[in-house]
Amino acid sequence: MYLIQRLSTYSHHSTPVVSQICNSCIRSLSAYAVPKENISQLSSKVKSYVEEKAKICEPSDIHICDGSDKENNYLLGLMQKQGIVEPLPKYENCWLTQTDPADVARVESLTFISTHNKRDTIPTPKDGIKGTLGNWMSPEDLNNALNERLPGCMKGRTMYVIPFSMGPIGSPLSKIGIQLTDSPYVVASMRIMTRMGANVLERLQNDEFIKCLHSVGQPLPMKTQPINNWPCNPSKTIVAHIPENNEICSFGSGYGGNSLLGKKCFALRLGSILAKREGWLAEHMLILGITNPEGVKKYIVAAFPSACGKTNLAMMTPTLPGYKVECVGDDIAWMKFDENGILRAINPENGFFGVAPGTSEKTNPNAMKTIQKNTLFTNVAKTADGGFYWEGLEHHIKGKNIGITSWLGDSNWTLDSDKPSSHPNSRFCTPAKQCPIMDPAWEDPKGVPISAIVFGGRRPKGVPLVYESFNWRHGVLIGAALRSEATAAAEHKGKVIMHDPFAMRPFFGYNFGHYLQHWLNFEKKSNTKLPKIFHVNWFRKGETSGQFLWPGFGENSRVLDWICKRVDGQDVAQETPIGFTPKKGTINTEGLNENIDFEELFSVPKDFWLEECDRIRNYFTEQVNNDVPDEVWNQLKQLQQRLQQHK
Ligand code: OXD
Ligand code: MN
Repeated sequence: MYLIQRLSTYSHHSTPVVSQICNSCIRSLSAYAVPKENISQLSSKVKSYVEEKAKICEPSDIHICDGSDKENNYLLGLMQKQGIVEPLPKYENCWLTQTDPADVARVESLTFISTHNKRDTIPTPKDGIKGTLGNWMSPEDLNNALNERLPGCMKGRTMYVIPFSMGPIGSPLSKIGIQLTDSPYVVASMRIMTRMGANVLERLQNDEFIKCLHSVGQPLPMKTQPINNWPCNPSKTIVAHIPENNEICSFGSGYGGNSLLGKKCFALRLGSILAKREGWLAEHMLILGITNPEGVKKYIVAAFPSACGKTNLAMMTPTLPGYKVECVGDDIAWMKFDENGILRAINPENGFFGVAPGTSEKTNPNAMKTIQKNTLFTNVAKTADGGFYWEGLEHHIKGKNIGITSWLGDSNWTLDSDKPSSHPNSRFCTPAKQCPIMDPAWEDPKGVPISAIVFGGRRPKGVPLVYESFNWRHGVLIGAALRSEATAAAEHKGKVIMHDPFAMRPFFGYNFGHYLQHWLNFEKKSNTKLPKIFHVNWFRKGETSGQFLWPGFGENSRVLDWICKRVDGQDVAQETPIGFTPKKGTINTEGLNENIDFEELFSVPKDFWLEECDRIRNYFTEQVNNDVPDEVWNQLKQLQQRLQQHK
């Protein structure tokens, strides 16, 4: 009842309607029909969530998204009119958005998990050390923070109700969420990244769902004109997770993982909590299928920190003759052991939200084919002939006289300009089904059977191209000890190797020590066929040459092939203190046109690895402290002993 009164108070419609669209909007935009639904048609649980939040946020309208093409066209038209998107006419149904340059990435420092017991959420670091494994906020503080922000935050705006499924609708591994947002850009993006619309509501019936509230945090009228027509509120941004209520509240940012709440917030942070509660795994992993020339197919999941080429690997074109790689997902895997003890994985997402710079015909031809239609681009440059442009596509413009406008609006941008054309975190948001190598089983509700789990990092020194753990527990240590080279923050010089355990550091939903125990526990369960665990490193450089020792990209299929042979139990491995590495001559080099120094590529330098053990021990002691499971300490001790005994 309250809702209807509110609507009539704030709406510019003469009669209270539970819909976005007024007649004048329709006339000026398209022949989109006003949705007939009314919130009274929602299940009582969804209705009370919508009513509760509408009462607080005070939107002027409510639009229940049906996910249709018509609705999408309407929203794109509306955003075009408002100057939020512009078409890229070189392609079919592709759109470009430039955000406020203050809202361009995930905001880790403003991302919180709120629980009564702090230790449920984060380990207690050693005295005097700042924790880097997540941010906790007390329920009282979060309440205050939200009370300061949410009341009236959607005034003058429409609240869109997005019913969405993470995972194929109806899969036993999938979960449903309802996102309320005041951003039409978020609606259009969620439509690509998730299964969204009326069929999800039908499926939901009166079941529970994950509650996701999002506001750009700029009620209308705004005091000043938003930059690039992109409303946001960076000084008040907060991305909060409340596991007890299965709830996410995000305020102030319209960008990426801060606002497309199905992705990092739901599928990883809350997902990892649900997975612990229910006995499965929600991981920051790609999923791919590889088929050998004999037609034998295996599925592999792989966790890499950012800047290691995860999307490229997920869509790889193998150079190994007769092999085929197919993509199930490029970012997140939800995995559960089935009744036969097989680990099965689904990709909870429906699209790719990929980093644009560096994506090209050379690095990822399949991604380039995927993004030719129905794609939203954000913070990339545009060409005068209506196309996209970013770093890595120089060959598109070299020798041609095509004007480029940078993401910051410099219409005279050239290759000689001192600033990049596109923001380094600029993105394409594109439907997965358009990728030419999507796996035929990518939407199989049962999930695909996983044979191997791979961890990887960007390690210029000491870490071989591939090695295999001795067993599951040792594999858990490898995941926990994951480190990768990252470009340091601007105030540092050079590159630093950062700890990023399980490539999940920004995404743990609960105490990392408890997460490790959750992984270890699978070994104790009867009837689980545990996949083998591996570590790969495409980025090792020669000690004297300083050059990459391995060509990477499609050649990485040779490493996947060796992994598959190990899964089959083939005798192609030799024992080293850090795990099994390939026996000489067991990496298939057929058609490889480069001289590879395999000796150096697979060497395990003792001093390097002893130092690595020290670093890992320090990291665990400082960051995870009393929450490191005994078995993980044990594994680290054993690794060190093996190294010490090694000549
Ligand atoms: C991503 C990330 O955007 O991991 O996928 O940051
Ligand atoms: Mn990611």
